Formats: sequence, structure tokens, C-alpha cells
Amino acid sequence: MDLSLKTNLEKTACKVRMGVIEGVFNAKSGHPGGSLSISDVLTYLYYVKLNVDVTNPDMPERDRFVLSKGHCAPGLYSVLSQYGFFNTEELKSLRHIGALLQGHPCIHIPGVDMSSGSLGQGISVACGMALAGKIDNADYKVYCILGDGELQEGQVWEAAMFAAHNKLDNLLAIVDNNGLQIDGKITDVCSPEPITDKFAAFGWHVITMDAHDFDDIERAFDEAEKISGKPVVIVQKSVKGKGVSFMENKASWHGTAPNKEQYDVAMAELNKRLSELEG
Ligand SMILES: Cc1ncc(C[n+]2csc(CCOP(=O)(O)OP(=O)(O)O)c2C)c(N)n1
Repeated sequence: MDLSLKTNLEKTACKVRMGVIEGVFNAKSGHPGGSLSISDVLTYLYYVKLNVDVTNPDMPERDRFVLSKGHCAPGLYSVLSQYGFFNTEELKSLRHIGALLQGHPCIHIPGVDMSSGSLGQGISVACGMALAGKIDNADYKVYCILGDGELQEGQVWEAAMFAAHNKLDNLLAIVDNNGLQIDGKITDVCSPEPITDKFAAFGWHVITMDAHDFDDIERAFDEAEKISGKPVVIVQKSVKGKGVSFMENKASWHGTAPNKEQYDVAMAELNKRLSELEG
């Protein structure tokens, strides 16, 4: 990847992470861990891949994005605000009564294509959007992020079967394989492993990538672009809480907001990282 593009993406992802912390801190609730693990791929999607227009969020030919693990709304809201769908100030009223940004993505928010939060449903809707695109001969693509804990939902596998049956090669799913869910390791609670073999058995083209390395992200998305005749899934190896040292790899940060002291430490770390990138 071009070095200046890579640095710019890293800087943006850092700002996306700051927005996540800002949001959950001000809400005093919300989901930082799984938002931080998808901050890089969200940044890549919005700044490199998705054909979307902030001045026309409902543009019919836009690429669609569904956050199937809807509890990670702080990550989605943060990237949407960075990209310009709405003001970053909105993040400070996350989850407040009457505010634009509620705890889970809602379709009335500019840039949000689907309300989500009930795990398993988002990928099913994404399949429907992709099938509609095929029927309409439209050339938009549908992107969908799922959690690895979310794979415990039976509905995910109905959708997986449906997507392969209908040869939905305009659908790209990304599984955020951070290895943790609300109350511990996915492999202790109810293991969805081997994730790659399962999707392959369901008829998908499977790609793996390092979720926090933009060179590898580009490689994976480039490979996905070349596949036709079947849906594609990218299983990204990620770190829950990535970018905030005390949140990394800790299930306890799944749905907990930082207090003022923790907020200050997190922001200081992210600011330091941003300054390093800005050289
Ligand atoms: C149908 C349904 N059951 C339960 C929940 C409650 N819930 C919210 S997040 C979560 C764990 C999800 O784990 P994972 O998909 O791995 O998310 P991540 O670690 O990426 O945040 C659960 C069970 C839900 N949102 N929907």
C-alpha cells in the first residue's frame, strides 16, 4: 500500500478510536471493546472501498453497509462522523434521551443502512440487500461486519446457506475474530471454531487477514474483489479493545464505559499515537 495512504488511514483510525472513547465515556455506557477491534476495517471500508456520498446518503447506487454486531455502534458512529455524515460533536450525546445516536444503529441516522443489534439479523438483511441488487441488475456491493460470538446465532448459518445458494458474489462479510464475547472467550462459551472451515463448507470463498495492518487489509480486499459466483467472507484476526492498552484483550471492556481517570489515560494514549503518526 502507498505509504502516505497507509499513514492517513492509521491517523483516521486513531481518530475513530478517540470518537469511540468520547462516545462511551459521555454515555457512561456502551461497547468500546468490539468497536475498537473494528476501527481499522471500518476506516478502510469508508475511506477506500465504499461508494457513498455524505451529501446524498440514500443514493440508490451506493454500496450498502450493515453492522450486524450492532452493539458496536460507537465504532460505526465514529467513522460516519469522521467521514462527514454528521458532526463529531454528536458523539458526546451518544445514548442520551432524544439524541441522534442511540445505543444501537438506527436507520434514521444519516449513513446507516440498517437498524441492528439483535445478533444474527444483520447478515440476513445484508443477504436480502445483495439479492435485491442481483434482481435489479444493480452494481452496488453489500458489506457486513459480524462478531465471532455472533456466529453462535443459528440465524447466521441460515443466511450463510442462503447467500451461497443464491451465489451472492456482491456480498462481502467480515467476521471480527477477536476471540472474546460478553463473558469470556468464545471457545469457552460455545465455540464457533473452526470459523474458516465452516464458511468454506457453506460454499463461501474464505480469506483471512490481520485486522490491524492496512497492508494486509488491502491484500484481503483485493483478493475478495476477484471472486465471482460465491459470497466472500474475510475472517479478521483482531484484538478486542485495540489501541487502548488497558482495554486490550479484556472481556470486561466488552460493554463497560471508562471513568474519568480511565478516559484521560485512553485519550492520552491515542493522542500520543496520533502525534507519532503526524510526525
Ligand atoms: C439475539 C441477541 N442475543 C444476545 C444479545 C446480547 N449480546 C450483545 S453483544 C453479545 C456478545 C457478542 O459477542 P461478539 O459477537 O463476539 O461481539 P464483540 O466481541 O465483537 O463485541 C451478546 C450476547 C444480542 N444483542 N442479540
